[in-house]
Amino acid sequence: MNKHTLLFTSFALCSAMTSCSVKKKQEKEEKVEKPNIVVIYLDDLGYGDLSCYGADAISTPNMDALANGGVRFTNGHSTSATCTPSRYGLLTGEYPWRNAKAKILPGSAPLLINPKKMTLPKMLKTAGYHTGIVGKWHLGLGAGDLDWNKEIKPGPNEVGFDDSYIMAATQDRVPTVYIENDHVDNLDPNDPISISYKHNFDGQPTGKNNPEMLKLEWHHGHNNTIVNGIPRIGFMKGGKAAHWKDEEMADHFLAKAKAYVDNHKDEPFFLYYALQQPHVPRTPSPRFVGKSGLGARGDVILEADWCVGEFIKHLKEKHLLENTLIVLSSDNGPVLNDGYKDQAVELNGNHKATGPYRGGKYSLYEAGTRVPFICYWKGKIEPKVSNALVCQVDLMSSFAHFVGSDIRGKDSKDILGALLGKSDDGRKGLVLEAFTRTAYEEGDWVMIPPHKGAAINKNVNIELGNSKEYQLYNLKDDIHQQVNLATKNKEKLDAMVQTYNSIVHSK
Ligand code: NG6
Ligand code: CA
Repeated sequence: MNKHTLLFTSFALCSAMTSCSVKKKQEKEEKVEKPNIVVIYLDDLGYGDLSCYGADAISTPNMDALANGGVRFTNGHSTSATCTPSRYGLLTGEYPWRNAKAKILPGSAPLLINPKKMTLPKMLKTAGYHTGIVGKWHLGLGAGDLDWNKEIKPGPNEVGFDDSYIMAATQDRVPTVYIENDHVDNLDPNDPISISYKHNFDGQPTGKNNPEMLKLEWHHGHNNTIVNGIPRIGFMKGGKAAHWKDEEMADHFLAKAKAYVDNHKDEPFFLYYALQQPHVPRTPSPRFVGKSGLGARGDVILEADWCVGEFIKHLKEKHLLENTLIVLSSDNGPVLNDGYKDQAVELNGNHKATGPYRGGKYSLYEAGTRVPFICYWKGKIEPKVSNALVCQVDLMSSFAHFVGSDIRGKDSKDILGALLGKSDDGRKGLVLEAFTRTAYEEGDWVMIPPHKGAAINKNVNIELGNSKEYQLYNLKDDIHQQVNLATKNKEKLDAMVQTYNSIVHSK
């Protein structure tokens, strides 16, 4: 190399380095404009399950810290009183009852979200975000007749997640394995997985036929294939090495959520961290067994609270907390006995998982969808309690506004001001959903049209909200929905029915 070349090379190197550091600086600046977004989503956590929402039988300091340092919504809703439709609404920005297939799905169901559809994570990708999901999916996988031993597609990766580490459906449904992107984690090819929701596989024990093998007894449903001594919904054979360990699930998802943060901390990221608690089967790590005094349901709430605390601590350690907007909520209201004899009812004492509200999971009454709803951004949000009506379906348009995207969800209102605590304006009204039945809420009023079906689900002991008559309640004077004003206040009823019809029948 002569002197000339050397000079040139070092000049080129130097200018490359300068442009490199300029680029780095630009990226840094860009990052400041694009804070990370994390949605922490619990499963069946009730309005009254957190101490910051009034629970006194248990204490949830980590979720309370987010509530007390951010906006704690008192009128925050999921889009449905059950999981699949709720998650559909959250991720698509569309009311789930618009899609007739958005019902609680079996573990073998095909993907519910059309891969062509705009979604919350897809929208964030267009704005330069890396997107990830860790935890419960329950929105179907594959295109029908899925072979679990091959590529599991389409799934979360086809509807907007760059990275996914999920359980397919629920902890009480097969397959009881984790899925990383499009393959079963830790699958032994010599022990292939078969799944059926129709028939058992030859010689496989079931909860129904082999009670002697159970460490947790079933109460209703949940009497098919036994995995880890727990009878599940659905039949499964094989995949033994890949079976999850129920008591380690919380730690496992937490580790994956932290790893996602570590892998993407240098770019704007969106993480959907969907915890499995306190859904059944409730299987706390031994560290939490007996800690709540309320039995397994209370114990897994404490475990979930710990997970949230550890996750926040991790963001802090990585110097990301000031640059991350966090929303914490639940997919539907609470249930005590959801199919296993885990003493959730017997040990509940005076704890009111529903808070002051009527109903619970599966119900059109208020406790079906009114859930904890917290928005936290360290140093950016002035702590407050907000009574604005907000719904998870609104996250899509609100986050779009947040990241400067023009994309909006069909039923998703931009409530960014309320989320950031800058405004008290939420949405005007909200269509509530439970088992494809709908109702309408606006201001202090709730109108439930006549619906067929039982008034109460006796298995879970929850009133569903069904009646042959119209129901109209004023929550301000009657928080527990005891006094039906439909006849007395015909004018209000008619107005509510008219608005409801205009939304429900709009295309
Ligand atoms: C119900 C299950 C219930 C729970 C629920 C889904 C029975 C009798 N009950 O069908 O235990 O799994 O589905 O919950 O099988 S959700 O939170 O995912 O919507
Ligand atoms: Ca749920």
